[in-house]
Amino acid sequence: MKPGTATVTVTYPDGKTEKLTVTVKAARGDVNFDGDVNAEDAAIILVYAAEAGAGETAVLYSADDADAESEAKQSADIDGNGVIDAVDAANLLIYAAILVAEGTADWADVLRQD
Ligand SMILES: [Ca+2]
Ligand SMILES: [Ca+2]
Repeated sequence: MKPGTATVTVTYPDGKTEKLTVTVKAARGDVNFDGDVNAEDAAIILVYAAEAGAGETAVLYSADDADAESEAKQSADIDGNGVIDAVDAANLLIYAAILVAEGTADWADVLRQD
């Protein structure tokens, strides 16, 4: 699911309505917002890091959607150090490998292995 904010109107049995604002944040590591954390996301991070490192304009998700790009950057900075680089991609691949092997994975465990 693509991150963002949506307004939902709930109608109760008595006819009263209530508007609720729902905000969906990007999951850590799901850089392309497809619901999975896998090698595709790591590849996006590596391309981004290479372009940024070369001084080019680097885009993770969309150059035209600033909110989505901001969410993508948050989800790509796996270790939360403010820099999106190959270390984030490596941690993401470790997480994805554990996820495939064990069916579940914990970012805290992955980041403790540094
Ligand atoms: Ca993904
Ligand atoms: Ca980082």
